[in-house]
Amino acid sequence: ALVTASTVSLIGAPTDVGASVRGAGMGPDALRVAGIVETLRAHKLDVIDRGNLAGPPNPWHEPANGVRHLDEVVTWNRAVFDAVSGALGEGHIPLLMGGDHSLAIGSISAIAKHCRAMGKSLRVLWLDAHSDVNTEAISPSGNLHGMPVSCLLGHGPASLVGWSGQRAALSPEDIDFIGIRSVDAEEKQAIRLLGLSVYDMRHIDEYGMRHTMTEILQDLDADTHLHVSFDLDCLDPLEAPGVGTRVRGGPTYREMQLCMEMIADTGLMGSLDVVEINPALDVRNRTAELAVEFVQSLFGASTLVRER
Ligand code: HAR
Ligand code: MN
Ligand code: MN
Ligand code: MN
Repeated sequence: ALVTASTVSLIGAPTDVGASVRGAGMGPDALRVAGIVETLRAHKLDVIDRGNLAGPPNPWHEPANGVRHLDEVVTWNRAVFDAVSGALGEGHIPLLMGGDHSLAIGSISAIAKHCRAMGKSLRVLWLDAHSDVNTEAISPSGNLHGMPVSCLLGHGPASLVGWSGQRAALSPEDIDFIGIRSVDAEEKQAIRLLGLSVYDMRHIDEYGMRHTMTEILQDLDADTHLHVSFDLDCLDPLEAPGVGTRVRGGPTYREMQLCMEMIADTGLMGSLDVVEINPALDVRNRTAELAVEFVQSLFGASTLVRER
């Protein structure tokens, strides 16, 4: 593996407050049951499982002012921000085990703050069926797991914006989306207005995963901190049924493996979110097991047999 730091800090955030389908709160333990700790250790990484963060239960309310459970999402993200900051401060690679994707607000805000302090540039790869660029003004659902990218770009509920020390943790050119195939009507306009780089399924169909990833990864340099935000619903639901918002027509197992292996080849991944696994909807923990396989590949456990 080319990964520079070799200690991975696992941080569990067992909540589904940002979603409207229950069950993603069981994600961290599903990953542990699938052997995430042992698997990473087998690849010569030091692994510290920091256990699960604590936070409020899901109150199961309707949205208010365009958002559901804003206070609870803020509280959970504060815990995530602090834990991810702590891991980065120790020189570790934080691996956030969600939980729903709203938790990326806390993790990526902490990472952006750290990168600025270290003089590094940050690139985020957003692997997802959804673009998560809604705001409280345009979201059809009010679910905050559909809004984390907007919050990180400086648009969203005031209590979720500005955590990195600047209004925007990310600029539009800092993030690339991979595998997208479900975007709401007004979300599409937001993507165009912001000029976001969306490598949607149509792009992957036409150019293939190899060309797509080559294009995305070409302008990275040694001072780049690469963050991967991996929403398991990115995968085709035939592979990964255990997610709350399934969208058919996603990358296959092999396409996703190639994506992960090409990311590993850069040697630049410094942090990772693994989110939206929903064990309540899964089949014998298949989706968590799949996630563990892809995490291995991200850390350089290539399956290739011959030297290239
Ligand atoms: N776009 C939809 C909404 O805002 C669904 C997006 C959230 N689903 C996720 N996140 N799993 O990627 O409600
Ligand atoms: Mn998502
Ligand atoms: Mn998604
Ligand atoms: Mn770009």
